[in-house]
Amino acid sequence: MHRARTVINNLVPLAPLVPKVAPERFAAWLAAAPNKIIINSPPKRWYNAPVATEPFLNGSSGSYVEEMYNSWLADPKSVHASWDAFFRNSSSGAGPGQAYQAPPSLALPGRNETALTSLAPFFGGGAALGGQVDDKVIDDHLAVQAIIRSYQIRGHHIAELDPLGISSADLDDRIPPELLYNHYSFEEKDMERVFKLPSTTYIGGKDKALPLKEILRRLETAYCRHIGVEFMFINSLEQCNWIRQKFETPGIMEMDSDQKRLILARLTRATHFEAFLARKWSSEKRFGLEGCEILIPAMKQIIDKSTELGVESIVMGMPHRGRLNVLANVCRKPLEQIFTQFAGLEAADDGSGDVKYHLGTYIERLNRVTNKNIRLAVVANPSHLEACDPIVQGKTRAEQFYRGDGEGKKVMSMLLHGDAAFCGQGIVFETFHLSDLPDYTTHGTIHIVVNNQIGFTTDPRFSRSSPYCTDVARVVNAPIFHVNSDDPESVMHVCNVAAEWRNTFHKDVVVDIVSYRRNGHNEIDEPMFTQPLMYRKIRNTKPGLQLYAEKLIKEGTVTEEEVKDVADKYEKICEEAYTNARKETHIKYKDWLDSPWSGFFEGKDPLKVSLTGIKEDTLVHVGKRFSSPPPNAAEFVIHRGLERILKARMEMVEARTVDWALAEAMAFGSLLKEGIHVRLSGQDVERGTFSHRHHVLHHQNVDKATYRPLCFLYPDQAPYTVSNSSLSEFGVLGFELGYSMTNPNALVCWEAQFGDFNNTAQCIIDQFISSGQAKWVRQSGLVMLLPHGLEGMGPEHSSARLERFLQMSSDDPDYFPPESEEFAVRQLHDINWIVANCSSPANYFHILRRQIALPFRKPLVIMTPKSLLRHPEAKSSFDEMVEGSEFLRVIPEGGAASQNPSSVKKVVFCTGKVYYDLKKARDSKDLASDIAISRVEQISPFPFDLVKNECAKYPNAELVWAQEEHKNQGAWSYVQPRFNTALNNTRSLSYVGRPTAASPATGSKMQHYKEHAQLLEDTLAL
Ligand SMILES: Cc1ncc(C[n+]2csc(CCOP(=O)(O)OP(=O)(O)O)c2C)c(N)n1
Ligand SMILES: [Mg+2]
Repeated sequence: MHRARTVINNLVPLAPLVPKVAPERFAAWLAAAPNKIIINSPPKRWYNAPVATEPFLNGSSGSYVEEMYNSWLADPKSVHASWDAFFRNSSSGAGPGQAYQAPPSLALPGRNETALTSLAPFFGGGAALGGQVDDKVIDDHLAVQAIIRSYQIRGHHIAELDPLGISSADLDDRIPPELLYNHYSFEEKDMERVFKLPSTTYIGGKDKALPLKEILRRLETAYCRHIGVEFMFINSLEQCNWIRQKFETPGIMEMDSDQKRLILARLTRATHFEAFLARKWSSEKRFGLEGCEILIPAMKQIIDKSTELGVESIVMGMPHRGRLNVLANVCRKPLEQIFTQFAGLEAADDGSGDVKYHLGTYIERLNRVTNKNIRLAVVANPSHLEACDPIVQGKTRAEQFYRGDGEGKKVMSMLLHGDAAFCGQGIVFETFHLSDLPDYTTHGTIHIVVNNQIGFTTDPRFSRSSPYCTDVARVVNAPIFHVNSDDPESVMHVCNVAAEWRNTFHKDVVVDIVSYRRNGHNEIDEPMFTQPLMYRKIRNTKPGLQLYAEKLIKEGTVTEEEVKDVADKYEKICEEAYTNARKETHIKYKDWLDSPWSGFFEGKDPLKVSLTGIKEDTLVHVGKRFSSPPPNAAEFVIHRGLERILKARMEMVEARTVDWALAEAMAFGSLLKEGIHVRLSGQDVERGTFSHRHHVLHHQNVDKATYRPLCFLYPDQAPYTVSNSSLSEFGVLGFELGYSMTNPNALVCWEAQFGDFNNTAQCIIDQFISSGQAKWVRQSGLVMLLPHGLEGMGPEHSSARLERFLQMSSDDPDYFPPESEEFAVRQLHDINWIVANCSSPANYFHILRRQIALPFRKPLVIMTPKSLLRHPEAKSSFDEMVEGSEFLRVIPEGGAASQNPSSVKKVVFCTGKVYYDLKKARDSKDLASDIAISRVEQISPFPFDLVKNECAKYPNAELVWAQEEHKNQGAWSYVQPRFNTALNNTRSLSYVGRPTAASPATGSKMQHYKEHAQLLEDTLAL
C-alpha cells in the first residue's frame, strides 16, 4: 500500500502553475471549440528509482502505471506478463533500467495477457486498428487517465469555493497546467470518442467507458464545482478509492425534497437566531455567524449521520464565532438561559464566571431525525484560540475509555476552527499528532473550519504561508473537503461523507466551509477600515438563507409562504424565550457546566477527607508485585540492570521501606485496588526520565513484548494506563486535563520531562488549570508532576518555576483562616489548586492518595525531585504510610533541636530537596541542637496554622527561609507575607539564598557548587 502511494506521489507532475489568464479548463473547452492541442509530456516520473533513468515510464503513463500497479497488487495475474515482471523486479529492488523486460509479442498473448485488439471498441472501432494499435490510440488512453488523475489531485484548486467569488481558497488564482485542455493532444472531434475508464475512477457509474466529453463533464461536476476534495496525498489506496466513490459516483449528491426542506428549516433558525440577537442587543458582542450560518445545518447533519451510525455522545470544542448559535440550535440549550447571559444578572452560585461566548454546556436529548438519544457537550474555552482542542480530545478519550468504547464507535469529538487560528496556532498541530497514538487517539475527529477568509482584520495572505488554511491536517493524512458555504446541499454532502469517513476509517477528517463574515470581527467593529472591497462585495451579496430559499422556491420544493412560515415560527419561539428570560433575576453558572459529575457531590460532606494511610498488607502486596519480574520470567527476558533494580526494590519491601518510585507505585496500586483508574502520561514516563520508575518492562529479545506490573496487581483492580506521550506539553497536558474532567474517580497525572518545560503549556496552566473552576465551575483533580531543583544541570533543567504557580494561588496572604479541625480541608476547598514540594516518599504517597480522598477535586502541582529519587536518606518507612498516618503539610524538626526548643537559636524553614543538604551540613557542623530545620511540604494553600505552631515552639530563635532558587524565584515571595500573617507580624522572617537573577540557574557546574556552598554557609551561620 505504502509503495503504491510512493508511486502516486512521485507521479504528481511538478510543472509550474500557469497564471489563470484565460478560462481554458476542460469545462470551458466543452463550451467552446478548442484549437488543436499538442500532447505535452508532463515531467518525467519514476517508479522505484528516478524516472529519468527508466525511459519507458515517462510521459502521461504515470497514472496508467499506478493503475497497473494497483491491479498487480490485487492479483499479479491480472496484468500483462511484462508488467508482472516489472513490478516483481522493481519490488525486489531492481535498479533503473533493470526492472523492465520487453513484453511478449502482441500476436501471441499468454495466459494472463489481453490482446489489445479486444479493446478495439474503445479505440474507435476495430477497423481503425487493423490488427495493430497505433501509438496515438495508446497515448490518448493514457492522456485520459492522466486527465482523470489530474482532476482527482488538482481539481480542488479550481473549484468554485468562494461565495464572494473574489479569491481562491488556496490563495492562488492560477490554474494548474494539467487541468488546461491544451496540455493534451485532443481535438474537438475527439470529444465524442469513447474511452475505457480506469479502475481508479467511479465517474462512469455502471458504464465502463464514456465519451471524452462526458468524462470531462463528470470530472468537472465531481471536483470543480462547489466542493474541492483534497485526498490524493493519503497513504491508502482503499481510502482514496472510498473518497473517489463518494464524490464521483453519478447522482451521489442528489437529495430528496424532505432533506432540502430540513436544510432550509435549520438554516432559517441559524439565520434568525443571529438576527434576533442583533435586534435585541445591537451593541453587544456576540461574534455572530452571519455569512456562515450554514455551519448550524452542517453540524446537525454530522450529528444526524453519526448517530445514525451508532454514535451516542459527541464532545465539541469551538471558538467564539457562532458559539451562541451552536448552543441554541445544535445543542438546543434553552434560549432563556442564553438570553439571560445578555441581561447582566448576578450569579446565584460560586465562581467568577466568563463571558457568554466562552461558556460550555452539556445536554442529553433525543435526536429527532434518528430517534436516538444523544449527549452533546461543548467544552468551555478561553479566548485563546484552539487551546481547547486537546482538552476535547482528552475528554472524548476518557469517555470512550469508561464506556469500553475501544474503537470510538459511540463517542466522538468534533472540533470547530477559525481559518486564521487553524493554521496559526501550533496547538492544532500538536493535537493532530495525538490522533493516532494508541493511548491518545479518539478514533477520528471531525474538524469543521468556519473559513470566513479573514482573521480579525488580517487577510489570509498575511496570516499564513500555506495554500489552504487546512494544510496542517495533511500531516495525518486527513482528507480535506473544501466547500462553498452558499451551496447548502454540497455542504451537507461533505458533512455526510465526513461522518461516514470517520465511521469507516476512524481517522480525522476536515470540512472547510469557505464563507465570509458579513459584519466586522464583532458586531461593533467596522470592517471597511481594512477590507473595503471585500465588504462592498459582501454588502451586495444575498444572505445564504435567501439564496437557498429562492432556489427551492424556483425548483418547486417549497413555496414562499412556507419559507415565511418557518421563519415566523422561529421568531415566535425567540420572542417567548425573551419574555421568559426577562423574568429571571439570577444566572446560574452551573447551567453552563460541560462535565457534570452526577452523583459525585451528592450526599457528601464537603469537608470530610477519607484516610490516606492503608493496610500494611496492601503495601506489601503492591510492593512485591511491583518488585517482581514478569510471572513468565523464564521466557520473558528482562534487562540485567532491571533485575538488580527489582531485587533492590524487593529488599526495600522486606525492610518495610520505600523510595520515591516504590511510594508512587504503592499510591497508584492501592488506588487501583480501590477501583480508581490511574493514568500517567508524559514524555518517557514509562521508564521515567531519570530511569527510576520502570512501569513497563521490555522483553530483551522479543520486539514490543512488554509487561506492566501495575496492571496485574489484583484481578478486580481498576485499569492502569501508563504512556509515553508525544513530545508536546501544550497538547498532552491539555489532553490529560480533558481526560481528568470526565470522571472524578480517577487519578490522572501528567509528568513533565523536566519541570522547566511546563511553560510551553502555559496556556493550559493559566487559562484552564489555575482558573477553570472559577470561570466554569468545572473541577479537576489533575496532578502535574514537575521535576524541579537546582542540581547544576543548567538554566533549563532546574526550575519548574515554582514562583509562578504560587503567584497564581488564590489564597489571601493577609488572611489567617479560623483555626479548627477542618482548617486544612477548608483551605483546600477554597483554593484554586494545591502546590507542594514533598521531601519524603511517604508524603508523596499520601498527597497522591489525598487527591482521591478529598470530597472535591483540585489540581495538584508537585515539584518532584531528581536527586532525591536515589538519595539514601530520601526513604520512608511503612510506618509513615500505614493506617493512621497521613499527609504532613509541614514536617517539623524532629531531632535534637526539638527536644530543647527554647535554646534553639535559629529555625530554618525550607521546602523540597534542599532540606537534605541543609541537614547534612548542620549535622556535620554539630549544630543539631542549635538549629531546627522544618519543611513546608504543602506550600499552597499555606499551612498558616502549622507554621504558627512551629515558630511558637522556638520562641528565642531567629526565623529564616532558606531556598536554593534565586531570591526572585522559588517560594520566597509567596511565603514571606504569609509567614508575617501566621506570626501576626510579631516576629520576622529573613531570606537566605541566592540573590535575584534573570536566569533560573547558572550553566557552570563550578559556579553552581560555589553558590550551593554559600547557601549552606549563610543558612547555618549563627
Ligand atoms: C491565541 C489567541 N491569539 C489571539 C487572539 C485574538 N483574536 C481573537 S479572534 C482573532 C481572529 C480569529 O480569526 P479566525 O480564526 O479566522 O476566526 P474568525 O474570527 O474569523 O471566525 C484573533 C487574532 C485569540 N483570541 N487567541
Ligand atoms: Mg476567520
